[in-house]
Amino acid sequence: MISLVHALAAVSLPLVAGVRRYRREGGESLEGRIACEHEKDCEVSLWCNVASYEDWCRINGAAGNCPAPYCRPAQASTPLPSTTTAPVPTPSPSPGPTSPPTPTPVTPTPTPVPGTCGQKKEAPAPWTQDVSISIVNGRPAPECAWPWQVNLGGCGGTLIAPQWVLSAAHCATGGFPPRTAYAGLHNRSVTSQGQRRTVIAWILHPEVRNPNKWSNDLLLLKLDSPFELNECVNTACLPTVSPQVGAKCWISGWGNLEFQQQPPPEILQEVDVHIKSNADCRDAYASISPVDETMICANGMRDGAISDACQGDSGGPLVCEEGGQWFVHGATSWGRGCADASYPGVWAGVTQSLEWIKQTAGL
Ligand code: 4AZ
Repeated sequence: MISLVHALAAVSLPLVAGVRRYRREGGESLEGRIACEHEKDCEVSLWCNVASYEDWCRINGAAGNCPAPYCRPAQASTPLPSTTTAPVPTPSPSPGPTSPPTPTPVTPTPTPVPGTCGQKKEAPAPWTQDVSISIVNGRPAPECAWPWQVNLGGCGGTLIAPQWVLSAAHCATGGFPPRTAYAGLHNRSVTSQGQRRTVIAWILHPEVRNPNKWSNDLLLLKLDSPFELNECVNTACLPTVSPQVGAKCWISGWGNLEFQQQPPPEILQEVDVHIKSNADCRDAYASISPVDETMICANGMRDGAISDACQGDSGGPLVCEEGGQWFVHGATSWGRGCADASYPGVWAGVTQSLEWIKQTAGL
């Protein structure tokens, strides 16, 4: 998949209607024809064995669109179909082998399609007064609320592809690289509820700890086999742009409820945080550790108290919703203490390292 996409010099364009579009560099426009074939890699596409997608992908290509994960740009030598004016269809949620997907026009509204990134069961509930204090100053998440949340035992991670987890580099460099990844957990001790995979590769960001101690604190984990995606296990989308200062985003994890307070919670916790400017964050940490452009700072405020990630949340997701889809913008990284009003939490930024992530995971 990596080499194929790169051989074609395909450019991944922003998600439209829940599908990723590909355009060939310097060649045809989006409306032009693309050699687009059915994705046969079952690690990438849940629809790898559904024959009805073969024609459908060719028709999409003719319309200038090659929607992953169902289709992929084909080898340049693949003959293009003769059709020139086919409409761009939206994938059907559950195609059957005998009934090809019905072509419908693309609309700007993302369509929830099982197996596509960034879809979750329901929006986070509004806050009420009677919630317990957790993550720091958050609350227990409903079951299946954050389907990309991965438990690495002492660290968190974000599922970005069925076989790839994004986490923090310091989760692997501290002496105990994670060996097992669970998805679909609510109570971290009830592992029978989730899916378990073995980590087969730990890939540190090539610029980890450069130029500063906590720069590029990112890790990619390859799993022995893909997770099965369902309502409680799904990938988060990769963003194309960084979140705006002030944007409301969400964090989740099984980390401490207070700095250095053990034991950590059994149930996954959630809280909303707001993105801080890097300039403000740099000032806050001026006497402690440099904050640079590879990092994103954030914290929240609820009932007059600060919300933040804490020890054990490391590597876990900072996600922001955009147009009905959730995008992972950070991996929980560091901070002074937890929920200290003077020191926001710091996440390793995703947008800054998008090319490394996509190339490494073959996305
Ligand atoms: C940690 O030690 C850690 N308040 C993670 C996040 C924060 C602090 C510490 C942010 O893993």
